[in-house]
Formats: sequence, C-alpha cells, structure tokens
Amino acid sequence: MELAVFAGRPFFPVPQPVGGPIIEPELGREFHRLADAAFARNRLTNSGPLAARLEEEVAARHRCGEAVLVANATLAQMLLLRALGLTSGEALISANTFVATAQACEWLGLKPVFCDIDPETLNLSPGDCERKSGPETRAVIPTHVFGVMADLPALAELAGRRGFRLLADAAHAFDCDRGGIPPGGFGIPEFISFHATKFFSTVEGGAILTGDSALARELRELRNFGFDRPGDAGRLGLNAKLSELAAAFGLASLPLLERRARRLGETAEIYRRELAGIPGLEPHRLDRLGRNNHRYFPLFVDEAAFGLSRDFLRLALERENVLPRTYFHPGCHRMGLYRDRPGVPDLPVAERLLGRLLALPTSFAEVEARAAAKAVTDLIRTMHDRAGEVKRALAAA
Ligand code: T4K
Repeated sequence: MELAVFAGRPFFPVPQPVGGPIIEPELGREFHRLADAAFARNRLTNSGPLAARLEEEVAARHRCGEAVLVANATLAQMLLLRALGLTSGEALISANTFVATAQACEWLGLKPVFCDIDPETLNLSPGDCERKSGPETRAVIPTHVFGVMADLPALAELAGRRGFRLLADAAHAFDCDRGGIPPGGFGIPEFISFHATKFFSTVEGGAILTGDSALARELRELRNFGFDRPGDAGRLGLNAKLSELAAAFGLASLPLLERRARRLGETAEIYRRELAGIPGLEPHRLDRLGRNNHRYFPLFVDEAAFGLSRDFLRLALERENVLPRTYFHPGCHRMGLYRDRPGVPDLPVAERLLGRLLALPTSFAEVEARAAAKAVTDLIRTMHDRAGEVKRALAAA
C-alpha cells in the first residue's frame, strides 16, 4: 500500500509522538493499588507517606542525600533560585534548552543570557559563558540536554573564579550520569522533571537534588507556603507540593525502570544500526561520557547527502503518523517573549547544529517496540530513496 506522503494511507494507524508517556501494564495495576491505599488513609497531599517514600527513593537513586519533591521542575527551579537569593542580575543559560529554564529565571527577576553550546555534547559551552559573563552575572545554569550531562567541573571552576553560583537543569537526566556521577552528585543543587513526557514520571512533578540538608529544609518550607511551624509562614513561599496520587504514579514506575531503560536502549540500538547505511544521517551520541536513559533519540540530518532537509523529513514523517520534534530549535531566544529584545545573541554553534537536529519517537508500546523502531527507519530510508518525489508531494500540498 502507498504511504500517506504519496497520497496513500499513514503507515502508523495512530500517532507516535516523541513525548508519549511510558505506561507499562504493571504500572497501571500498582498505581491503582497505591491510590486505593491513599484513599483508605484519607491522605491525598500535604506531606503524605507516599511522597515521603518517593523522596527517599529518588535521593538514594541519585546518591545525593536529599530530594525535595515539588509539583514540577519549573517551580523547582524557581524555589531553588529564591532559596539561593538569586533574584536580580543575569543568569547564563544554554541556547539549547526548553523555555522553562529561561522563564523560571525571569519570574525571580534574573535576566537570562543565552550562551552557545559545545558541538560534541550540545550543552552550555564554558568558554562562551566566560565570554558572556559580566558584572551583572549572578548564576550559570547549564541544562543536561537529552540526559547528556554538562561539563559541571569546568563550569564550577568558572563560577568559583568569577564569584557566581552554579546550579543545573537536570530535567532530562533521571538515571543518567557523567563518569559515574549522577545529577545531585557533583555537590551543586540540580533540579529534575517528572513530567509525563520524561523517562521517569509522576505525571506532573519534579525535584531538587542536593547534599545540603539546610537548603533542603528551606526548600521544604518554601514549597509549603513558607510555613516554618504549623500555621505560621515565616517567609514568602508558595504551593509547590507533590500530591499523593502523583507520588503513587512515581512509586509504581520505580520497579519498572531497569526494564524500561533496557527497552529504550534497544530502540536506540535499532535506530543506530538501521540508520547507519543511509547517507546524511548521524545520530547524536548520548552515552560517550556516561550513562544515558535514551528517552530521546536525536539525529543530525545533512540535507545535501540525505536529499531532504530536516524540516522536510519531519513533515514527511508526520504524514505517516511519526511525530518527531526539533528540540530545541529555533530556540527560546527566537520565541515571542525574547525575539524583540535588543541585542541578538551570538550563537554560531547552536545556529549551525540545532537546525539539523531531529528527535525521533522512543515510547512505542512495549510489545511492538522493536518492530516499530525498525519501521520508522524503513520509512526514513524510503524518504531518502524517493526524496525527489517527497519534495514534490510536500511542495504541492
Ligand atoms: N527544563 C527542561 C530542559 C525541560 O525540558 C523542561 C520540560 C523543564 C525544564 C520544565 O519541566 P516541567 O516544569 O515541565 O516539569 C514538553 C513538556 O511539557 C515539558 O515538560 C518538557 N520539558 C518539554 C521538553 O516537552 P511540549 O510543549 O513539547 O509538550 P507537548 O504537549 O507538545 O508534548 C510533547 C509530545 O508528547 C506531543 O507530541 C504530545 C505527546 N504527549 C504529551 C503528553 C503530555 C502525549 O502523547 N501524551 C501526553 O500525556 O513540552
């Protein structure tokens, strides 16, 4: 049967998104058991036992002493900035990050300064941070994009020498590490996302990972309206608590994570093997420096060699119900919030590389994951082999 891009039917009958939640059958069963127990206890939020247990599990997994669970990673970053007194001046952040990293800074009164990326890791470049730092710089906030951890030792050296704070956006980096050290293990505070699109999820949720118990105590007060004793708010807080039902979803996922990591690793392996023979495609290596959870499979598309641009390949795959994403291009600095601000950031490496990057879906149903990954690569091969026809079909649409 002919493909949709050639006026036939979509190859996949249902959409295959990059961020589709991963829900194994066991997860649903265990979630319901834990949720029923929460109902029987009449305890749905505000320091319940499930959230407390999940805090311990997440901290142990990341070997960092403390995990302060919150309602999402955006609030985690905001609370952390507040606790560290980072409420004015500038923060150096990566041109390759989700807009939340910039927005959390703005909410606290910190102006984000977009810095260029390292061409190997696609993470914040310490050299460009040095160039773009100045008298107003108060913090540097790298993102471990796609779970590849940023160069924290080099950034710590810079921050120490220039007198600003280092904290990290580890939203993508659950169960990842660099040289064996996971987020939270480098001695700097990091925040992580448990959003439904992530490797590990509580539907919405996140955490701050830290070895500093005084900081953790303060963050626990800030997430609960600033209450430092029952009924008395000693400081300005807000509501960023994680509910018991969200914690139940997370606890139900924990025993499945090794199997999930193996499956995503296999999907990545199939993608790498099958795409290897197609000209103009180069997967971004995620595990050169340490462990990766393989939640994302980003690859570079060279238009001249492949026959189609990244954006045409994306459009063609979308016709077949494969929904790749161009994380994070054209970049936050080009979003409505930022693009009219004076001073276009100078980001030559990000401009050169991110316009060629495409993230493929990884969250196929468990029973069909191998066949689905292979089918995606077959579709990509067809798009290459019939590039001229694909271009004409898309241009005519
Ligand atoms: N820092 C970084 C580096 C981040 O990537 C993020 C979040 C944060 C900080 C902030 O973390 P949180 O405050 O969210 O905890 C999604 C997520 O909403 C966002 O959490 C995530 N990063 C970002 C990378 O991806 P969108 O705008 O791309 O989401 P959306 O709705 O387009 O969903 C992505 C794809 O997944 C779509 O094709 C639909 C599919 N999907 C999504 C959901 C939620 C489903 O099929 N089912 C679902 O339930 O932001």
